[in-house]
Amino acid sequence: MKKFFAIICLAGLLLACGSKPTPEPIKLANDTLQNNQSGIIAHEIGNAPFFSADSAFAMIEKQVSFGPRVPNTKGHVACGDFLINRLKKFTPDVIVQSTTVIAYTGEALRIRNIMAQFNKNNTHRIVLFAHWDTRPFADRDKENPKQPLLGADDGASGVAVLLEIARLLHLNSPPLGVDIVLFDGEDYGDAGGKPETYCLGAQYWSRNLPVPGYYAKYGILLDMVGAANARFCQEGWSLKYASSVVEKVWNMAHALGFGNYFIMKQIDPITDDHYFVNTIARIPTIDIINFDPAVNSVGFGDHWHTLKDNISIIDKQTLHAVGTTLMNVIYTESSNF
Ligand code: AHN
Ligand code: ZN
Repeated sequence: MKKFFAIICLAGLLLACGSKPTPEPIKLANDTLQNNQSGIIAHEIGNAPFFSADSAFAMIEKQVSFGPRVPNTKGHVACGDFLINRLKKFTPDVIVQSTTVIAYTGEALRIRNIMAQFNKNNTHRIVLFAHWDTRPFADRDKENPKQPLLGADDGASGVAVLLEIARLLHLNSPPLGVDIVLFDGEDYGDAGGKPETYCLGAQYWSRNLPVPGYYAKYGILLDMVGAANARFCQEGWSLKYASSVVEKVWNMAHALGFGNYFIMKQIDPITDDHYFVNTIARIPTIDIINFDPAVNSVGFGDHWHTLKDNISIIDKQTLHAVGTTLMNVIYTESSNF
């Protein structure tokens, strides 16, 4: 006993003298993500599996590695194949809806909407949307308005958040049915023209639901959810068709300490995929979209539809805020609302 005590004292003395340098704390790859800007440990408030912004970021990098994902190009087909295979890792219930739509230019676009179902037999469901195609030209870019853009934010960010959620839904069965739908043909629209020239995949899906009698209690669309200092305001169509969902999501984000991203401010309607889901499929759906009229003359970030929409504008903190909010919304739903 005495001997043991002596050893303990000796060990204590050695430590106190600092004969060995104290080891540096291990730095986790995502340790900067443990705290949001309010200093609240976000993921400990809710009870959801931890959303990895590192994984989501890697999924943006992967999509961007295919180059622009413009319908009828090789990069588009290759990225679509990747997304289908990735989702098939997490659920056997992946439905690919292939069709041809006519763009405002008269071009016939071969597109694929990709749907992944989790707990497919549960009648209580929610659905999450993003678009995976990218705009064929950077028409807001002063130098190169005809070149295609990489769409790290406009396209890839929403998809990446949903791919990370798919991974987590597979690891930890959610309390209700969840569907993930990746729309194609969203951004091949006429900038000065009719809004219906956009969202061709969402329009087709809403008119031709790939699951007979499909219904979800509500939907959430993610569009441009990756840029640094993104500002998600409460958008007009979301408020008109699904105000209680806006309230639920923004309140959750604020409770988690993400009030600097989810702004309690109402903005005019934006015709995006959710407009067609609301009016054609009649699933009450909101849009989480980086738009604030206060930031510049267009309201979208300065990188919007320019060649600046590449990986350098993506911030993991934004992905963390959006992903963590969605995970907590999903895992706090009851199984029989
Ligand atoms: C319009 O510009 C009509 N709607 C915005 C939809 C959009 C474009 N989302 C991403 N890119
Ligand atoms: Zn766009």
